[in-house]
Amino acid sequence: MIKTVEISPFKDQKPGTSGLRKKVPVFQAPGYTEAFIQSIFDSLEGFKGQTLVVGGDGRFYNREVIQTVLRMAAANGFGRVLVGKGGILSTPAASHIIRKYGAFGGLILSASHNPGGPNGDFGIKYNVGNGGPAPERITDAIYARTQEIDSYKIAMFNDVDLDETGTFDAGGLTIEVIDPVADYADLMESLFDFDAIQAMIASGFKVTFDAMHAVTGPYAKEILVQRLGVDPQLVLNAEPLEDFGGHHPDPNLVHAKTLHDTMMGEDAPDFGAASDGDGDRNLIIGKGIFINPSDSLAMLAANAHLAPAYKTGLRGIARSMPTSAAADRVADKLGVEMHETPTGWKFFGNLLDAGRCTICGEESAGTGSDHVREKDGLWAVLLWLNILAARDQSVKEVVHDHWATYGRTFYSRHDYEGIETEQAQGLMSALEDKLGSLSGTSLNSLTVERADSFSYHDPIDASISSNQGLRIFFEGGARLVFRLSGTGTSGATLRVYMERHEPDPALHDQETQEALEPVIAAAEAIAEISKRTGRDAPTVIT
Ligand code: VG1
Ligand code: CO
Repeated sequence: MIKTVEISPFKDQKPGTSGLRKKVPVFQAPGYTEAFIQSIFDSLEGFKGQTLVVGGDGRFYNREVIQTVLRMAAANGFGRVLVGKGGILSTPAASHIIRKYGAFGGLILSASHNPGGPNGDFGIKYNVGNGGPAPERITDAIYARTQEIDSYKIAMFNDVDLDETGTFDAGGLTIEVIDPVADYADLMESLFDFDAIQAMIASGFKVTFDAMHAVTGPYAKEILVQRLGVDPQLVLNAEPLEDFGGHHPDPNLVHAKTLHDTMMGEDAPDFGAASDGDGDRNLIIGKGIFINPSDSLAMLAANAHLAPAYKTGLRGIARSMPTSAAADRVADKLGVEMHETPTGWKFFGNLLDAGRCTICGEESAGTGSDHVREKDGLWAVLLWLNILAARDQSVKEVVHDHWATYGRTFYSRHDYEGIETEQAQGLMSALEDKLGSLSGTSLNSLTVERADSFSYHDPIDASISSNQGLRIFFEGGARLVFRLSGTGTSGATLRVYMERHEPDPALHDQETQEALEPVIAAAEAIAEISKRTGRDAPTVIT
């Protein structure tokens, strides 16, 4: 039986950088979740009888929304739904499942690195048939639909048991509950030299991985422990919890501080890593050395040919605009294309589909390749391990060698979280007004070369995305970027990105914040951050 339920539109359902993210109680309001899901379905064409993939990061409210998706998919005419056992699919695994089984698309239920629980965050994102996040053309259509939707369709059947794999029929819909790990683990094994990694680990190379009580625990157990021989004691927080144990599943130096401290300690393992709520981010720390994500992208790109899947080389590299130019130097040396896109993985899809790049990355700890259409935390971990095994070197040696070859790009991001929306917008618009008159002005030791608001012209579909961040370039190559986060659920978050290239190896061991001191001072002078936000320091420094 199919019911049509009348509703009024919810005006705040505008997808952000990565889907719609709101507090759990907002999604729990009667009709709210249904209105958004129906708006997604209403914006798509040709899915009758087709396959939909659904899974999430296991956070609070995941199971309820999965049941709702199943009922609405049946009512709207999908033929089959593939759902991860327990309602679980990491974001990269969902992307792989969509591709592998030729699904029409997928719904990923996650608020990624945002905290979970009854008062935490929840999120819904739609991915298209290539396995990647819906492009702006579709997210814009979804938003437009949310503004006028007046009803949703739902089939009336009992909850489906998600805890056993198997196939069911409900309301004319075939529901397959699948193992969330197996296909993904096989994919990883097909890309990397598992024998070499296993041999390195068997010879005493110690790997630790912090799953942060998020989705990657089961994946790490299967891949790292079962298939590669990592000591299970060193796979930490591997039980997914609905509230991530009360922590933020955000693998940065604040929320993964314990791992960082371990890796800086005397008896540190050789390699440490962590992933986020939905498994698409990675944090990489070698014994005694943290690798910033922009550098990690450059180092992975420079060495990818050492892994079987990439042995014929890269077709190109892509990075989000705020990511440092370290990868550009690698592309230059390899003689391959380099692309600069707005923040958010959805902008890489066209380039990957067109074969214009093989590896992509973002400064926010996201790296991935053309094996799926999402960033992929464990993939980055495994590529690092494959490279270390092939080079038979420590992380520190690989890093220092990279800096000696390309120079070091000092890089940092300062986040001012939870500031008032008006203050944040005021700061950005005042800065935008100033951009035209900045070039030639000097701030202490730095002189502005040019400044602009970043617009992306997609080379594949010719679409244009404007207002993607304010950029200030200094003579000598230093750069400052300002943008507002599109993933938060309360107030605004200002992100300030700073970088400076240092060719001189004698100066590569400086502390990052010290090395960036002139750029940090310029950010304050140009944008009046403390005056406008009332904050004298960032909430998070990466
Ligand atoms: C942040 C990151 C961005 C990333 C996005 C989703 O967006 O900066 O690089 O793609 O999160 O990542 P924003 O708009 O808050 O800066 V995840 O792991 O939340 O899916
Ligand atoms: Co994520």
